Amino acid sequence: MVDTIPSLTLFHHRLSSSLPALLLLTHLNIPHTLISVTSDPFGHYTPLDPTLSREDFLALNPLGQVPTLALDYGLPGQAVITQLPAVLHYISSLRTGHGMLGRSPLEQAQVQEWMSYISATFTTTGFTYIFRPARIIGEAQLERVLQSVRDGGYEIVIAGLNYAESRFDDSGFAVGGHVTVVDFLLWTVCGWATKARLDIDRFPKLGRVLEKVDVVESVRVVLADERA
Ligand SMILES: N[C@@H](CCC(=O)N[C@@H](CS)C(=O)NCC(=O)O)C(=O)O
Repeated sequence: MVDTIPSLTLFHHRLSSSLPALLLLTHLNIPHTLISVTSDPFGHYTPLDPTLSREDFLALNPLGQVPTLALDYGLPGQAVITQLPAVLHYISSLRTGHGMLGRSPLEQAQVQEWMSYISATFTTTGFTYIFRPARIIGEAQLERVLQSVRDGGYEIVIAGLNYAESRFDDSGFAVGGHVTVVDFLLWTVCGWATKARLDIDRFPKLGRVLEKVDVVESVRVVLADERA
């Protein structure tokens, strides 16, 4: 645990990759400021805060992606963390005794294993192909190959969901029989799957993640807001 927690500012887009970070901040009761971003038709994010421009956001994170977590935003010594696994790791490290990164060396390795798999499969490729195909092939080519790219995304996602389903035991949790960051990640993934019109009932064990995360009291407010 760090001695003093810096002020944390999370740039967030609803139901996006920043959602697990918001869930974790809420779950661990870590004070933070939320800056929501809005998307243009090309998927470029701009902060909703009228005092901030897209250029301000790009100055923090030249990739223009969420999650973007600023530490001591606007203060001397400001730092920025990007990439979901790094953001989750940092937030988890701010509090001790919760086991969110795993309780044993094996669990910690399993959490890292899940984070790498989810990042490579769902975030960087599968759902990007489905929701933001222009990021992959450019506007000019988009119409011609749109459906085939989406089909490829669905293939990756369905194979990934089948794999995740096969890794679950009956506890309803991904690692160690208790809630870890992996459950927050998979809750978010299930939300994306539903948005992509995939029937989550086809993955009954994975579907239990939804129930398990829903009953974590501290995340109820966040979930109610995301669903509104
Ligand atoms: N590798 C990044 C991927 C994050 C990502 O793809 N975020 C999406 C939202 S789900 C995004 O910011 N898209 C906007 C863009 O790529 O311009 C991570 O792990 O944080």
